[in-house]
This record gives sequence, structure tokens and C-alpha cells, in this order.
Amino acid sequence: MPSTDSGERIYAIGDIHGRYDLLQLLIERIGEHSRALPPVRALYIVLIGDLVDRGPQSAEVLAMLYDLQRRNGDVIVLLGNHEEAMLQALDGDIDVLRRWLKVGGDTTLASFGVGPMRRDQDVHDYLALMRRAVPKAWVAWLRHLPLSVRSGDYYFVHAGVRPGVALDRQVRNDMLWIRDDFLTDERDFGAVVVHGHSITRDVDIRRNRICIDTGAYRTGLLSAIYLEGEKRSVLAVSLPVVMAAE
Ligand SMILES: [Mn+2]
Repeated sequence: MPSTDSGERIYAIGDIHGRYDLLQLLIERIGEHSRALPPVRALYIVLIGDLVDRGPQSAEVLAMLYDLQRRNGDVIVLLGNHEEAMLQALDGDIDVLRRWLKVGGDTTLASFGVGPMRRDQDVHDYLALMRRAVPKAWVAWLRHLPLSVRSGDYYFVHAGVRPGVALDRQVRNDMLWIRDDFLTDERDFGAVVVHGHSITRDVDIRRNRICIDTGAYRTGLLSAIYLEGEKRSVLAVSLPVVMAAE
């Protein structure tokens, strides 16, 4: 059986995508779960990335995690491809900005009080509105989020890894975006890869990887996996699906 580093209790939470309500519930559930266990040397909560976009409350999700991880170093937030797109859009990459707005960036901006871009609006004026709406401290924090973290036989990353490449040689683009080449590969990757990015109905536990993205924004189901030594179990919370206002 794979194992975490000794004395480490880890809860890894899947893609949140603006579902602040589910994140709050799951953090409460994790607290109850952990309090019922014997004391442990170290407890970590790992967020697997894709905090923002699609669901209605991205600003609230960022506020909560920014505060939590400032007060408590045991919260580890990994970068997802949606945070990457948001950062590149804020940096002024207009092509990425236009693409990002179509994959849920519009709802993220709405949660910051920025309405849709008007047809007659200059894209640079719109960019200026965006930059004013998103707190600078949050942007700086997002910019420095790590891509991966490891404990014992487990390796945590947003999308996955390139099969056949050592874990310490993985490249950013694969770690944030890879799908089929990773998902269909049954080889040992050098550790059990815990990832999100590709939605499955339930937490999908395989020999070489564990997918924890249960599509919260469209299923109303947010999942986490608990890992401690050789122990593991799934925690999940669900609420009705909330579509962002158009
Ligand atoms: Mn993703």
C-alpha cells in the first residue's frame, strides 16, 4: 500500500470552481473528521487547483483560501489551469482574456462586480476594470502558487503528469493541462498521482493515480480524499447545482 510521509495527515480537495458553499461545507466536514482521529504531527489541506471560474462565487473562494493559508501554513493551494488563464488575462494577454471569458472567466469577474464586456467596449478599458476589481494581494498570491507537492508515495498536481518523464522533470504545461495521455496510461508514474482537472462521477482510485474532481460546479458534488500513512478514505459534500446568473 502507498503511504504518506509518517506523521502526516492530508486532506486533498478537488476542483472547486466557484462553489464557495460546498467549500465551506467540506472544510467543516474535514474538521469533524480530523477531530475524531488521534492527534497527528502534521495536518495539511491540499487544494488541487481550479478554485475559480464557472461556479458563482469565485471571489469568495479566493478570499477564504487567501485568509486560511495566511493564518495557517498547513493549507497548500496548488495552481490550476483556470488560475493560470486568469493571471495571463490580468497580465494583458488579450487572446487568453477572450478565451478565458468563454470558459468561466465571465462568472469569476461577475463575482468581483465586473459585468460582461460590451460589444462596443475597448478591450483595454475592460482590462483596466478587471485589474481594479481583483485585489493586488490576491493576484500576487496566485502568481506564487506551487504546481505540485509530495508526501511519501503521493504526488499532488492539478491535471497530471507526462508518462515516462520523471516527476522532478515534469513541465508546467503538462502539470496544468494534460488529459488523455496521462489518464489512459496504466504505468507507475513514480508515485501515486492525486489530481483533478478531468471530471469523474466519484473519486476514482486507481493503482497509479487518484482523481478527485467530481465536477462540483455542474454536479453539486465536491470531494476530498483523506490520506494518513496507509489509510485513506473519501469525504464528499453535495448541494443542489447553482448556475451563475447570466
Ligand atoms: Mn483544470
